[in-house]
Formats: sequence, C-alpha cells, structure tokens
Amino acid sequence: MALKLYGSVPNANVFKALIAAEYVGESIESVPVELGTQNKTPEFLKLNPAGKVPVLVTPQGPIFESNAIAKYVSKLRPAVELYPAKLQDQALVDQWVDFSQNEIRGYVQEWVSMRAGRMPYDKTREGAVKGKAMEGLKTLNNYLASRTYLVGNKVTVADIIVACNLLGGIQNVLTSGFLKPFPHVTRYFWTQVNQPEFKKVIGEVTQAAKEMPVSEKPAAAPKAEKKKEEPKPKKEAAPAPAADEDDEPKPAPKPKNPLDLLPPSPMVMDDWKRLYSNTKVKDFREVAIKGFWASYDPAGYSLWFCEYKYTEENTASFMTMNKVSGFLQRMDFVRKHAFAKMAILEEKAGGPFHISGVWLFRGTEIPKQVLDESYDMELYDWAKVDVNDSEQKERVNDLLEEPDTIDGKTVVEVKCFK
Ligand SMILES: N[C@@H](CCC(=O)N[C@@H](CS)C(=O)NCC(=O)O)C(=O)O
Repeated sequence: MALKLYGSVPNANVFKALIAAEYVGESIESVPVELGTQNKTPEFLKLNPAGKVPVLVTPQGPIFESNAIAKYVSKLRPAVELYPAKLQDQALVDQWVDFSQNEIRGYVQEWVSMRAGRMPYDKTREGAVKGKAMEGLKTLNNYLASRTYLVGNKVTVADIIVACNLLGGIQNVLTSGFLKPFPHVTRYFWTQVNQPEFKKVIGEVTQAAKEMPVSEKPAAAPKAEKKKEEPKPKKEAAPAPAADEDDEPKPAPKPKNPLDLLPPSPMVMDDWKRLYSNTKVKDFREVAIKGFWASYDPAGYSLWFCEYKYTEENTASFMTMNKVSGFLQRMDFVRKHAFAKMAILEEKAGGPFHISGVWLFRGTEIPKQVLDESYDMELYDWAKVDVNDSEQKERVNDLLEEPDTIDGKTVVEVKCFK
C-alpha cells in the first residue's frame, strides 16, 4: 500500500518528504488538502490535531511535522543511507535540521510573513529577524566553506530539509545581494536544488530579484490568517497579488546591455564560436587556435584565467562537474558576450578535483553585470591573461584544445560555455 502524503504543492514542507521519496525510490501518493477548510475537518484533525499539513499516513498510523515525515521516508530504505547509519552522523543530521529550522527558517518566515501581510508589519522587528537570520546563515556558510554536503560525503536527509528550509526565503527575500556574504550557502542551495531528485519534485527555482514588497493589505485577523497557506514556493517567484496593488515603482524598461554599446570590434564572438565548434579535432591547433589569435582583439575583448578557491571540497568528480555545470547554466545571461572552457583536473587519482578555466569576455574587464549577478564569481580567483606572455598564451591554447593533461594534472572533463 502506497504511503499517503496529505498537503498540496507547492509547499516546501510537503516537498521534503517527496524529495526523500525520490532518493530512496519509494512511491508516495500525494493528497491535496485545501487549507482553511479541509485541514479543519474532524477527519483531518484525527490525522493531525494541529490541523496542519503535511501529514503522512503509514500502515501504522499518521505522522505529522514535515521533518519527522522526511526522516521516516529516508529510513524506509536503510541501504541508501539517506538517513545515515552511524549514531554520530544521525546526530549531525538532527543538528542541522534543528539549526536550520530554529536559527534560519523561523526568522526568514517571520520576515516573509510580515511583508506578505500575514502578520502586522513592524520595521524594528523586521530588522531584528533579518539580523538573526544573518547570524544563522553565517554559521551555515562557515561550515559549508569546505563541504559539499552537511553530513559526510553524500546527500542525506539533512540536505533535503535544509535546502527546503531555505527555499521560501530564496524565492521571496533572500536576494543574491542579501546572500552575497554567504557564497557557500548560495552554492550549496543551488547545487542541491539542481539535483534530479529535487528538480523532479520542485521544478525550476527562481530567486527573488528584489526583496518582496510590504503588502498594503493589513495583516489578516488571526482566524483568516489560519486560512492562508504558508508561502507557496513556485507561485512566490512571481510577485504576490498584493505587490501589484502597492506603490512600488514599476520596473523601468530594461536598459540596453552596456556590452552592446561598446565600440565595434573586428573580432566577432559568434564567428569564433562557429570556428571553435566546426573545426575537426585533428586540425584544432592549425585552424581554430591560429584563427583565434589571428582575430583576437585586446581592445574589444579580454581573456581571464579562473581557479576554484575551495579545491579541497571537491572530493567527488561528479559533484565537481555539477558545480561547473551549475555555474555555466547561471551564466546564460551573458552567453552572447562570453565564451569559456572549464576543466576539471585531477592531481592524484581520486581527487580532490581542481577547476581551472579560461573565459573570453567582451570588453577589457570582466563585465560588471557578471560580477553583480553571478555569485559563483566569488568562488574563483580571477587573473587577466597577459597575451604578450607566451606561457600564458600556451595555457589558453591547452584549455581550448583539451589535451590529456593541463598544468601537469590529468584532465577529467572539460566543459565549454559557448
Ligand atoms: N512545523 C510544521 C509546520 C506546518 C505548517 O505550518 N503547515 C502549514 C502549511 S506549510 C499549514 O498547514 N497551515 C494551515 C494552518 O495553519 O491552518 C511542519 O514542519 O510540518
């Protein structure tokens, strides 16, 4: 008999169990619940006397509280170790679950609720909860500086719960600007939500471009408040209806991309990309690399080496590749004006894995919009290529050509951004 999970999606608390089920390969039947009505019926209150979702109905009886449910689902297939086997690791799972719930999510939820009009808006209180959330994020950020996962070297239910606990905040108030001091939290969050098991359940996540505006509607009376569901992750990505009604200035028409306004260059990015893609491997040096340097225009373009700063955290090659793929996906907005090769390199068998890359950008500096919008940039050291230095030029050639070794390290994989 399939387990039944009561609670409509999108809802981060419901997602926790559904994602855990994806990892352990358990099938769960989702039962939508209309909040405000169905969750207050005598039948529902028998499942959860608190009248809240989610509730999981198991053959032995109902369970409520989203974290308890996600842990239960994780333990259904002990061999997967989504809930780890060792006592110490189990305690660490609980530690991060409780920490994210109490020190981050609770505060962020209050912040969102005040802005959404589910609680009276109080600027002083908002400042206090933001400060508290920042303290929690700082602790998490420091811990994640040298780690991909919260516990051990693979995903556990702690990662599912913590990522889901960040989700509503990311969609409403935790803009990339606010999270700038916490690059490891940001990297961690996007790495998790881009895993297939997450994506299947929650789809694409959109980060709030600006802090959710304060709703003009007065906070609902407690009774009506009960009827509202917690911020709905997918819909929250779009402005809430209240936001449309308020006095927030309407966004100005999109300004022209400053890179389109640069003086024309004889080098055409698309021509280079075509040459790169269409040259046969055997002719690569002779045709593509020679063609590249023949057309390279240092007045209209610049080349940059990048090195991932936290090599020691790259203990698995597939995770390192995911990290690079995520970075390149997030650079989509600058695709027209950029080209890159990113190599995953292994100094000794089994890692840790280095990430070394070369980027070609339109303009003589790294574009400001890239520095402003891509948090990944801070995870790398950047150095402008001196094109008059033959060694540096040769390193560019290596990254373009993908030989078996680069910088004396074995090439595991090279990803191209074009
Ligand atoms: N701590 C609970 C929170 C549950 C909760 O607040 N659920 C909300 C939806 S996310 C709900 O059912 N609200 C309806 C109500 O309070 O009437 C958990 O993690 O499961």
